[in-house]
Amino acid sequence: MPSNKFVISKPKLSIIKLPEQGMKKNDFIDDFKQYYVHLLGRDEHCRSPYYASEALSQAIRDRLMERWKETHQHYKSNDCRRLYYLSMEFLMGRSLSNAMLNLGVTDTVTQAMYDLGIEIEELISAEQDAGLGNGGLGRLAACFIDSCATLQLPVIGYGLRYEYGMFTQTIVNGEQVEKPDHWLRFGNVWEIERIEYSHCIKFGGHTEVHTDEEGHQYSHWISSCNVLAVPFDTPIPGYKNGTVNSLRLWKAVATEEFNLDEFNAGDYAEAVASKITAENITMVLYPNDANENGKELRLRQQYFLASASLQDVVSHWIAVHGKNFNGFADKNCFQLNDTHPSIAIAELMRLLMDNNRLTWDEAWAITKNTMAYTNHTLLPEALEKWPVRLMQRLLPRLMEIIFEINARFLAEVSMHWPGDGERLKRMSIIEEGPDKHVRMAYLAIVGSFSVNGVAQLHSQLLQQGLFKDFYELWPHKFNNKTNGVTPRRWLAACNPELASLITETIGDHWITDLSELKKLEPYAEDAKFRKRWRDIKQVAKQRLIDYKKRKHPMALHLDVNAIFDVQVKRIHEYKRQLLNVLHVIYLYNDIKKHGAVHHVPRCVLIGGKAAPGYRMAKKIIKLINNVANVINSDPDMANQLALLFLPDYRVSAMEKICPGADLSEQISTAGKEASGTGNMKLMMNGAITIGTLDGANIEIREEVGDENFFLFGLTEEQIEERRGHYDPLGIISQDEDLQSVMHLLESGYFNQFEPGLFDDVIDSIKSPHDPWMTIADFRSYIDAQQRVEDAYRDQDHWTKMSIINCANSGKFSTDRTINEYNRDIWKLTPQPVKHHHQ
Ligand code: 26W
Repeated sequence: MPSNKFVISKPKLSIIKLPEQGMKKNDFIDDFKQYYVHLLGRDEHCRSPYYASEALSQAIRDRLMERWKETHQHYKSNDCRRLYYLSMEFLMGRSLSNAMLNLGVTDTVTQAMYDLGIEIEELISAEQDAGLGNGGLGRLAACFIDSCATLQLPVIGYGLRYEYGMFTQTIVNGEQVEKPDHWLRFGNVWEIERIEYSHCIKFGGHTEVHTDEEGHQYSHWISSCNVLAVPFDTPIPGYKNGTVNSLRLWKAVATEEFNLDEFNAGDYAEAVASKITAENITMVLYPNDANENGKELRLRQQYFLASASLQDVVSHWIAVHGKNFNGFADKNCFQLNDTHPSIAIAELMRLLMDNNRLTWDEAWAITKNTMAYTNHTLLPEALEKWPVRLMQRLLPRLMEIIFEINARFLAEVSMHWPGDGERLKRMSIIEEGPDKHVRMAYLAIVGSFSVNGVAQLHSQLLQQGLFKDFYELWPHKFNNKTNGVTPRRWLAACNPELASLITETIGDHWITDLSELKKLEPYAEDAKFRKRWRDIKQVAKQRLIDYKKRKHPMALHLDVNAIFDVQVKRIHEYKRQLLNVLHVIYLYNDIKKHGAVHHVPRCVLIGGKAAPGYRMAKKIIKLINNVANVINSDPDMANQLALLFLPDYRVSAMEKICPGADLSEQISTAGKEASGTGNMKLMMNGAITIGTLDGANIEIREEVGDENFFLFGLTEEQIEERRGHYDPLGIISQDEDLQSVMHLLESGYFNQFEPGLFDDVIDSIKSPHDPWMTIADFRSYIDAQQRVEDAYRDQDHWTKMSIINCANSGKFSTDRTINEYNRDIWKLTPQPVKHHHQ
């Protein structure tokens, strides 16, 4: 392995100084040709957009390199306080168009490619999504690091370099079929391997206590199996500011030492097999969102991320400051993206005590002053609990440390509430019982100085519900940070026509200060402006149709004049795609019975992946497709109603969908969606929300005003009050429309050749124990959808609402979110870096 110590003799260093890269059209043309011919070995006979995309990406990457190096040098020489964002997921999507936008070269490069006879969009679309995440949590991490670079904050993202990202979803006979996503198969121009910064990660073995010369005791973790963590860095450019931060993803590689014993013993096959065990760690992203599955490999992944990242930071500290850890907590801060990396709390204790001889108290003071934890869900099934037995076997030293953390914590609790045994049991990090478990959320709270939720309601529910006991003990730790999305990707890059109109109208400061959009509001009263706004939406809708037509057999049922009614997100019962389907069936039935007179033409678009093991979610996909088949092939529905399931929903799909959306479906059971972020992307692009009082919907409605939001459904309080005496059958018997809908479903109208197929779906919503209370909100939802249609009939009125929604989306920029994280938690000083081109 090359070490990071080899030095090129000083005088020759000057050879490495390169001339500044040109930013003119011809500079891009020249570099593009160079890479296309010399690096990739292609010529004019090769017409695959893939290699052209590759060549252009190389040319763009070159321009990031100098800025990247300078940013890195600047942070190093200033020795500034830094934040490390630890996340099992970074859902980055594509990089090329984002890099061009942030470098400020989009127009120049578009022109350069045009001169070569190449449509830039073709090159952009040829790039694979980096799908290293499931949904909201992973995409939030990606939006966050974009904003950190734009705000010039010294932040590094730490994650895992999965060989296989989120599966590709195909639909066969209406059902989801998963295909592995081997996204790295053709290489990845955006990453740089830095093998010289590898770290060794231990698994298994046991611990021994040693006593040093001064009589101090310390633990030794021995006979472990070791795996090498090799970093791959991706540049994260800020918006036109010369800053380029890093996303560092770890790859698991077998160590040479690892195989040596078995190899020497002649167990060749075992040696090779154990190499595979080691390299399995970063093989695949777990495709579960909101469902903890307790697999050993997942725990290995979590520890691998935590240990590699912490060793990286600690070894850098030692290189600069030696083994004196005074001031470590002043210079370093870790944000834990949910509990997934929260084993980092015990790991930092281990590194400080066992490797660097700090006392428990010294190590604990540092740990609890450097760790901050973000919670992303209230769903009990998503709360991580690891069996103590598994942890003892896989991470013996860490389990000892967690027991010690818990013992000291419980002593503190009993000082606070003497004699309250029930409370001790409730709050213990270890859940007692025949099978003891570690409650990772509690470990995260105990080991952190900050605990935050991701929208006002969510943070409030954490304090009053899930984490009530902890809030009573440490109210000062708890805070809210309402989510956001990056306006660079989610408006400037994905909707260039709307972005131009906005810039022409109010200037371009909105790109880095989204509150500027407020200046659009008066233009809602300007008929000419409205016309342009509407035309842009129509063009985006047409583009979405054309895009879908390429692959989707039913796309011909789409019509630009219909309401584009969009629900795209993971498929989950709490998100209530079923409620959406009930409304579609209601419309179908109503149009069948009374003709289309009461209704406005509507295209309902639903997209999202189901966790492969989540049977009910998969059944919901099948139901959507079956209902779509019936509706789209019924001539009575022509130009009135269409339903489409959009396969393989992912970041790059959303970039095409959100500019063309009229209506944004945010219809989760109140109290269940922590925040939502798709709601923000759609709003920013001028869609109007139909939604419950859940997650960030509440704040969206606050920003746009009641009259620009279609509200329906029970509140979180009403939902909780209703539990125990919820009576869906009673509700059905009182509502004729709902009866008709249920009748169609139950009579097998949508599964004529597949009898009984949807019985479990039907039973779930008819059950008095349905946790999502879908039926309870049916009437109120149908009424709200009628208000949607009435509003859409008046196109001028609708356009006003659309403009007002966009104009008031400023709060939902991750720039605002990150500024709040920084003000309240991270306390970093922005680091402007000078670069000639900016
Ligand atoms: C251990 C299995 C597992 C995997 C993922 C449990 C939980 C998760 C995540 C918490 C799921 C997730 O992505 N949550 C979403 O986070 C978004 C960003 O904060 C929020 O906007 C969504 O409301 C929330 O569901």
